[in-house]
Amino acid sequence: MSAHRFGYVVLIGPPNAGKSTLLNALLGQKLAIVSPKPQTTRNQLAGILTTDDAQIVLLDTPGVHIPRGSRLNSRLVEAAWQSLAQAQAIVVVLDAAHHARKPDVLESDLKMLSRPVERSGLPVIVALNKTDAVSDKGLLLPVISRVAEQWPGAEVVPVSALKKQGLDGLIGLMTARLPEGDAMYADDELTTAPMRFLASEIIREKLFLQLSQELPYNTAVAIEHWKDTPKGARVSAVIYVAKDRHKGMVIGKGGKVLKDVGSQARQEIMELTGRPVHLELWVKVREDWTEDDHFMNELGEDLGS
Ligand SMILES: Nc1nc2c(ncn2[C@@H]2O[C@H](COP(=O)(O)OP(=O)(O)OP(=O)(O)O)[C@@H](O)[C@H]2O)c(=O)[nH]1
Ligand SMILES: [Mg+2]
Repeated sequence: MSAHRFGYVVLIGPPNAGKSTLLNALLGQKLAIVSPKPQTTRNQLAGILTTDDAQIVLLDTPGVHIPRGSRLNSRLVEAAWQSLAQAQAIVVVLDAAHHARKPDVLESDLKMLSRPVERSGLPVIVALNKTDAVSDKGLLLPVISRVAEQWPGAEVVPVSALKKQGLDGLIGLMTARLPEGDAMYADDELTTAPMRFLASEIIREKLFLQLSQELPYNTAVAIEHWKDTPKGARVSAVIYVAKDRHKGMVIGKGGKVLKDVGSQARQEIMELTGRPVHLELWVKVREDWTEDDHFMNELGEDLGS
């Protein structure tokens, strides 16, 4: 039997490539929030994958892009690049369905990723994701050869995070690139993230799914109180919006949007904690918070890192 391996693998790639979906698929459980909108993930999130011969700490990261506009956007990209420093291997996650149709997007994504990835000196695996959405697999060949040309030492593996295809192969490739070492976490431990953070993320996911246009990007969630009682958890959370006029949109007509967000989030937090949850949501205006580093640092403190 080969030696046990342990290490950190960062999932990095453009927004909407399916990094968070891939993390969940690899773990076999939903941990990271997912939405069809780009820039859903805002913080690094560690998921612990324990197999017979390895423990892999997978780091989900915000999508990398050329930051324009808000401080929030720059911080997302900084958080993603910083994650490289913690890792022993990189999985570059690309939306191969998009790239098969748009070679120019592949070029600009590779251009954006190449310097930091190459500078890290880490072994690279490229997961060509969303292959379920490519009907003619021949269309993947130019993507594969272009990626192989960019990173000659890299392994390139087609996967579908959504349909859970190609994942065993990917786990094998990650394992082979990690150093020998003992597991650091118990084999039933799923994440290092605190429950408060996961709960705030679940609420944010429901907002991303319910709200349209720019609104999701201007909302943030903080857990204000969390009390565990014999009857379950009593949780109170604040949804921050960046403008006064956003407040009514988050609440919705007759409070409908907020009510739906609350009941969907409560259900999922209950599943995560395995206990009854009483969830109260408040909406507050924090003028232009997406430019406010101090406020965003405070929000990050919930992460426990
Ligand atoms: N068809 C298909 N869709 C996928 C696959 N993986 C992810 N998606 C979809 O792609 C969208 C984005 O998925 P996410 O996992 O949130 O992507 P991400 O890379 O984490 O995005 P950011 O956090 O915004 O950077 C969602 O609608 C997913 O359902 C896949 O393998 N096939
Ligand atoms: Mg994500």
